[in-house]
Amino acid sequence: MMRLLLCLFLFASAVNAAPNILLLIGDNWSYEHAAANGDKVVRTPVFDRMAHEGMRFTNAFCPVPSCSPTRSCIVTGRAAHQLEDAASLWSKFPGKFRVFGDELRQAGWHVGFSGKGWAPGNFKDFGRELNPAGAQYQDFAAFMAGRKEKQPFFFWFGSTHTALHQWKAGTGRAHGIDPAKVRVPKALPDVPEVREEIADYLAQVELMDAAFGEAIALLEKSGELDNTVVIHTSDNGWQMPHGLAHCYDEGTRVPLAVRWPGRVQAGSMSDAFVSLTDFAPTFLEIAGLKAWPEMTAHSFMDVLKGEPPALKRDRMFIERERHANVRRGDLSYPVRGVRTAEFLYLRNLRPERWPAGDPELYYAVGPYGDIDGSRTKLYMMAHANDPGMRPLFELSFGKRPGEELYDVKNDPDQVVNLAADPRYARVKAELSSSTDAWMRATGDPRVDAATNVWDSYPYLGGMAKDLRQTKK
Ligand SMILES: [Ca+2]
Repeated sequence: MMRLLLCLFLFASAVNAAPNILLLIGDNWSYEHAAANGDKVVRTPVFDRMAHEGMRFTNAFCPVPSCSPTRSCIVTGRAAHQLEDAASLWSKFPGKFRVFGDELRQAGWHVGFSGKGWAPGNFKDFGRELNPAGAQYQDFAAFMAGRKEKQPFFFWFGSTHTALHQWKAGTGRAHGIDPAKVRVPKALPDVPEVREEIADYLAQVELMDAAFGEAIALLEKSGELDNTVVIHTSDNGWQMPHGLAHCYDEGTRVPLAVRWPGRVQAGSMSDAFVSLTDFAPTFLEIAGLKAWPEMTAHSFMDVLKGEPPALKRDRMFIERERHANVRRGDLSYPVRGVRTAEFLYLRNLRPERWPAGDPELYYAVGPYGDIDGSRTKLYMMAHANDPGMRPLFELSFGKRPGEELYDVKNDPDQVVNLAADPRYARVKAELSSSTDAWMRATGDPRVDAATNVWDSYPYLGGMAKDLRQTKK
């Protein structure tokens, strides 16, 4: 009898000891821009610590290189193409889709976010009271003040430090970052203007790292750090041409480190392919809850625990629909593809459309609005016809063929399209059929090649202006 009571007591203790979860999520912060990931210039002691005391991932990707679509996948654990409007930027989040935060709350967890949660878009008028990321708080301290004693918590700390509107000219140098030492990806012109802007962005990465460090310090002070799973990552890549909204690594590959003492081996590294979509089933499993049948994602708890993976994690599917309102008729630019350790395959489903937006539609700072208004973009547009610039300009701003294939080992910046090279025909065929199989298995409406369903979902952000009418 005593033994039975002891067992029950131990079982109850284990239940009470459910760890907390802290998600540190940057905004438009690319994989390579962390010291632990090999960047020689930027200083990211907090990310490096999470990697050193936890597991660092080299193949973590966002499912869609666009803010709210990726965030829709994170909260639901489902492929973007299953989420109707929520697969596009600045759309509605249909209330019928379940989100993991609601289930945690129902299980007694304290759930909230600060900064950027699920955004940008509208959930309030479509069946949800709370942001899909949880209840909004001023900051982590305010959230913790509202927690009941011993209540497990999930907190989403959404930084916007690295978003383009924060990149101020000169902050890189002010932070001691030497523009001469930054790496310029091959898709961008290697000129002082671009180097200066990269340095300014890296300064923002350092500020984000420090802000996340304050949350870690708060947990340490309260004695909760070691009972908290810390996930340190970003929602998608940086806002340079060839980055955000485009399916190359600069837009899709993200930093990821997970610290969980006692479960995740300190200083470990994994090359398993993990999608941010996998967070939802993983968080449910951490909480002792089951993944839902509609989820297309899979928990990566096995990888975290260093167990043989239950799932072959050797590829990541990437997709996009409409990003900003930058094509006449508010048209999407649909892409489906797959990234493996060796190749990136992309299928542009409407190659007759402009991937970066119509040249005559003005959005935010000018045409080609699916490239955000960095100084680098403006430089490239102003020098589009300079010798040497045209090929780079075409890579980011020009139309693209129906298929793209990149050898990511020999061409990590993905600037040489091998899709038409007969030597790669077999590789391309395998990746193409893998993409088809994924689309069919997950009920992608794009399996019907004629569908244009995403062109009809309303865009809720600022509308593009027709340059021919405004003469702007
Ligand atoms: Ca983002």
